[in-house]
Amino acid sequence: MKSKLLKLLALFLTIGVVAAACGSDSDGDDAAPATTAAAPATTAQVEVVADGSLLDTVQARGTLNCGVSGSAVAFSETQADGSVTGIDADFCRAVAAAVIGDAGAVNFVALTASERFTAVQTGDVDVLMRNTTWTQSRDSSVGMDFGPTTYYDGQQLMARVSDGFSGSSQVADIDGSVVCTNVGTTTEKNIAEAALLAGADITLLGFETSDEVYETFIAGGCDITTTDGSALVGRKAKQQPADQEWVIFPATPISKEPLGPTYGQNDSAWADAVNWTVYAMIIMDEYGVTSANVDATCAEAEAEVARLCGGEGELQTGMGLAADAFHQVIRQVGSYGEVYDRNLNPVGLYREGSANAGWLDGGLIYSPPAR
Ligand SMILES: N[C@@H](CCC(=O)N[C@@H](CS)C(=O)NCC(=O)O)C(=O)O
Repeated sequence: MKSKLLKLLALFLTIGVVAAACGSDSDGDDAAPATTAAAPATTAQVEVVADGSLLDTVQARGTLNCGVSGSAVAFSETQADGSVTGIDADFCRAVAAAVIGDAGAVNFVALTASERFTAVQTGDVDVLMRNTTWTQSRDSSVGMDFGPTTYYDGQQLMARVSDGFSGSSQVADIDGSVVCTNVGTTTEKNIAEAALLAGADITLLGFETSDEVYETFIAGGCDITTTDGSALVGRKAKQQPADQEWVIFPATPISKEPLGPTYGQNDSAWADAVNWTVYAMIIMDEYGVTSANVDATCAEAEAEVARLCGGEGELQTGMGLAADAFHQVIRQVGSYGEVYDRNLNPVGLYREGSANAGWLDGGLIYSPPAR
C-alpha cells in the first residue's frame, strides 16, 4: 500500500512538471461585473469590436493557424503529401471558411499534448482542434476558453484478448499491469485515480506521442494502453496486427472527455466566431442541410436557415463576419453530421445511439438558436 502511494506521489509530481511546462499563466480573474443593466424591451444591436481581437488578426493575415495532433486517427492525421485529414481538421477548415471565406486558408500546426496550451499562449496557433478535453483547470488556471463540445468522448482501456481481457473487463482486472499512455493529458491523471480507487497496482509509462505508445504496446512493452475511447477505436481499426486481438473496456468509460475547440481566454469576438461556426454546422444538420444541397436550400430558405445562409435577418455581419460566412462553411466543409460521418464512420464510430447523436435523437449535440 505504501509503495502504491509513493508511486502515485511520484506520478503526480511528474504530472506537475509537465503541467508547468505547458505554462499556466492566467490572471484567473473572470469575475462577472457586480451589476448588470436591466435589458431594454427592444435589445439594442451591439457592434462587435474586433479591434485587438484575434478575429481581426486572422482576417488581416488571411490564414488560420490551427493546432492539431496530426496523428490522431480520424481526428487529425497528417498525410504523406502534407495535407491533414480528420474531423478536427475539418473544424479548422470550417472556421477558416467562416472567418476568411476560404476553407483552404489553414496552416495546420501539429502539436503533442504537452505542447498544445503553450502554443495558444504564445500565439503560435489561433485555435486548437486537438482532441482536447474541457476541464476546470484548463478553463481557469491554464488560461484557455472552450467552445462547444464537438465530440463527447470518455476514457477507456485497451488490452490483448490473449492476456485474458474481454469487453467486460474492469479497471480492477489490470492489477499488476504496465499501462502506457501520453504525457500532458487528462488520461494519465484519470487512470492513476481510477486504478487507486479500484485497488489495482499499476506501473504507468508516459510517452510524448501516441505513435510511441502503440509501438511499445504492439511490441509487448505494456499490457494496457489507455486514452479517449475514440482514439482506441481508431488505432485498433488501423494498427491491430494480424497476430493480435485487441479489446476495449470497460463498457462505461472511466471519465468524461468532452472534446472541442480551445482558444486563449477573454477574447469574446474570436470565441463567438469559432463557437457559432460549430453551432451553424449543428443547426444546419438539424435541418438536413449539407454541402450538396446548401446552395439550393439557401436560395429558398426562410427563418433560421435563411439567417444562417446570410439572408433576411442575418446576424453574421454584426459578429464581424461576412453575411454568407456560414453558407460558405456548409458549402466548403459540410454540416456537423456530414463531417462526423465522413471522418468517423470509416473507423466504426457512429452517432446513432451515442452521446454524439443530435438532441432530438437522444444525444447531446445541441445548439442555441440562431436568432
Ligand atoms: N483528450 C485528452 C487526451 C488528448 C491526447 O493527447 N490524446 C492522445 C491520444 S489520442 C493524442 O492525441 N495523441 C495523438 C498524438 O500523439 O499526436 C486530453 O485532452 O488530455
